[in-house]
Amino acid sequence: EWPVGQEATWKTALKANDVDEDDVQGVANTIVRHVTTSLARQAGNMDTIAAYQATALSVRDQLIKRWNETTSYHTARAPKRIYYFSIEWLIGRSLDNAVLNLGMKNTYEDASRKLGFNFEDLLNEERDAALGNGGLGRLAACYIDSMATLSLPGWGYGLRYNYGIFKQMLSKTGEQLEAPDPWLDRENPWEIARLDVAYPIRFYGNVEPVANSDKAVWSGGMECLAVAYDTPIPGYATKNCANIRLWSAKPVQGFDLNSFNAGNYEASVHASSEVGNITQVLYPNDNMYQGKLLRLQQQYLWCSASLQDILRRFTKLELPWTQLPDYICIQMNDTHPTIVIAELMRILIDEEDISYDQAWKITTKVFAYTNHTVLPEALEKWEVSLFEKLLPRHLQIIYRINHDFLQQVAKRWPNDNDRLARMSIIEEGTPKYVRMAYLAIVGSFKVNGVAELHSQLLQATIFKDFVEFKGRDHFTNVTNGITPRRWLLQCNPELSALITHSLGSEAWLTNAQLLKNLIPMAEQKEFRKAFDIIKQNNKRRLAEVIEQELGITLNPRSVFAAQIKRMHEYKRQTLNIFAIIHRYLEIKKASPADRKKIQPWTFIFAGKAAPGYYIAKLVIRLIVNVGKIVNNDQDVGDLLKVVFIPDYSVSIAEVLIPAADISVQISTAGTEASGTSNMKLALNGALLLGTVDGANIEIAEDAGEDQCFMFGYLNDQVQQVRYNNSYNPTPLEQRSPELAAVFKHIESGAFGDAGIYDSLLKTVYEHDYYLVSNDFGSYLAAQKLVDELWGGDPEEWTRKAIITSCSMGDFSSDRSVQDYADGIWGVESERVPDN
Ligand code: NTF
Repeated sequence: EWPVGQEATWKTALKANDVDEDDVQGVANTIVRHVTTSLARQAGNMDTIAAYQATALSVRDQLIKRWNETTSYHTARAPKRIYYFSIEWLIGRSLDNAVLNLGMKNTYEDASRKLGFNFEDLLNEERDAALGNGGLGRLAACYIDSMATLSLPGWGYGLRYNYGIFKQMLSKTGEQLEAPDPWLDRENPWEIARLDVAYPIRFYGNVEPVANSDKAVWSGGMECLAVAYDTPIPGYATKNCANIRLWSAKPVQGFDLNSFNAGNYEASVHASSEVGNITQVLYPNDNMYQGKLLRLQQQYLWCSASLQDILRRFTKLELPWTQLPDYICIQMNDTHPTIVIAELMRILIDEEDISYDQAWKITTKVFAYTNHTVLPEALEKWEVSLFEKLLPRHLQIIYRINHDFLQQVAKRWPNDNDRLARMSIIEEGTPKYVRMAYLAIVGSFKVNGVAELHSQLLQATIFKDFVEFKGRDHFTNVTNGITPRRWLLQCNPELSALITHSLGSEAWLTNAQLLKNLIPMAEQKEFRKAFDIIKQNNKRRLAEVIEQELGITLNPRSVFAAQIKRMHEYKRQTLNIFAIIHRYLEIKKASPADRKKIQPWTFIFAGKAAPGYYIAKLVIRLIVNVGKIVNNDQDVGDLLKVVFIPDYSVSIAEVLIPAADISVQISTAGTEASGTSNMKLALNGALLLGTVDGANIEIAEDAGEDQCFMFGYLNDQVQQVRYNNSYNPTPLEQRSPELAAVFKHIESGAFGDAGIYDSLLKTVYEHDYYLVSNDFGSYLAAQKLVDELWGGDPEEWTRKAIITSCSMGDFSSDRSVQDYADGIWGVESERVPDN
């Protein structure tokens, strides 16, 4: 056991570092030790930043201990492991979450108070780890939290971008400006650099076939290293600690001095800085594909390094390769990691001497693929020429995969050339493309969508041919979920305390289904009162932040309606802002007596637009400028406020979500795969104002339709309406006179120079692909129902809010991850024993 030295000395030393969970002085000791040693400061010279850093390092010590125990335990037991590959990890802050999951929040609060600091202030010193765009990246973060909490043997793999999602600022005229997010400028206390864990990665180069075999030799080109950085992720109420391993690109030692730039020192230094580029920055697109070479380099570096790491762990077991699928499963979060399929084939064939057919048998039992969108502009397809240049061997393998696959298709459907063309992994034409989703389906044993409607749509539309070929069982649904630790316990401590008190235990935090036992409490006046006071407190807390940061005074008695998500035409922030302008015009028209009958609303927007997405940026500009007019109009007063909160982030969401009364989820039916802010808002007691789309449908089913305000055209009507909009257009005036009036007002220059919004309005005047004009009337009608309930029966409102919140048990990411574990991964809980 003890490799060197004396066992007794080791044991005493290990014990000396232990801190009991409720040992306030012990925790204070570790904080001060980090100030004076790790941070090299004098004890007296400790500002809030230093206090945060030292506290974070002290928490990190706890995490690392658990991480080590988990790793040893899993190494000894050698269970099947799950690896979650995601190109985005939208973690946000870690300190509060970590102390809560460790069950040490009180201890840390007490220790920091005794050292002269307010723990809340320390929390606010932390920068968000924002290595993601939106739902997809935050989903990965929720899933790793659940994997740890369920004690599953699993790791996440991703990229350590030096720059996360850009910082959003607004110009004086309301335009989005983007600034870099150099989040690593300050030391990141949550990561552990593993400079010894590094793998070589090749790009470009040449391929030489090996005679009489499936093998080839890939050599030359550019080599670099992927270096590992680990972020431990503690589970809740378990010792288990998961890991996110992120890769950073580094030049390989002695880079190119011999081959490529012999005698040219400056050029070789330049080349090494090119390598560093690979993991510089996260691509800022959400639901939008952009075929950049650097992005493919990111994908390959990440996938190759992760796979080498996984295979190294497997080889230590000294088992035959045929048993690989019994020990590992790789879940691909969208198509971004699909190249890993070809990479496993390459390693097995070229480096491990396995035949092509045998390698394919193994490979297709390892991978599962989650699709996150049906939007055509988001589907990845790489130009063959670019692919061939960067990854020549992988292209050969993909051609072989496609060849074998199409032969099987041709055998089943002889002389069906249309089908072959439709299903080919290679899209023929000029230029040719590699269709990554098709490769992902062919190389996986399971494919899933992220909500019921979405999974049905996949099978009925974009993957229809593949359902016919692979069979229904190849496809399934796993509805998304969110972690109740961050999205209730952490962000809404008062509601959490009420729930724990009323249920008499904290068990709901690991079994969210228990929440439904509180539904009967909705009938009790006392409980409603307690629930309502908490909502009021959260609204006041948000109002204070908005007053401070934006100088806008909110009316906490108004309906707080939140639409907080990426800016995108399909999500229809347009529908919302046009309805706001309509409401504004109604208020202006009303007599002072009639105004008294109008219900007060506060519309809150937050979200980033991709830097190259002109229309989405124009919507931001319109929202900001409507806010400037409406918020300062004496006639309007308290009846209407419009707030655009800049630089939306996980930590801003944590303040916004508990304060919302209404959750605005109004995507065109059939476009939002799932949505996850709909779940977070409902869990915190916001009523759903939404279309029949994505997970809204399941939320409304579980909460009960009586609790929700649903409206708009249904998915199966959308095609027809869209067709009519394009081919049998009627004037906007006829489709929606109310919207026509709104457009007239915008065009009059009410919100900035006439003309600036023309290209935005044109998308609705012509084609109206997203059915904004068609759904406008029913959206106004749904808002009217909200008005009636808010003004007419506040008790009933709170009742519905309680029922909604307590019906969200199914949307815990613990349920989602357990579904994946049972239905796809075939992995089981491996809980580190308590002692
Ligand atoms: C997003 N997809 C979807 O647009 C959301 O509806 C969904 O909730 C999240 O994924 C998580 O599943 C993407 O970001 C992508 F990349 F697929 F476009």
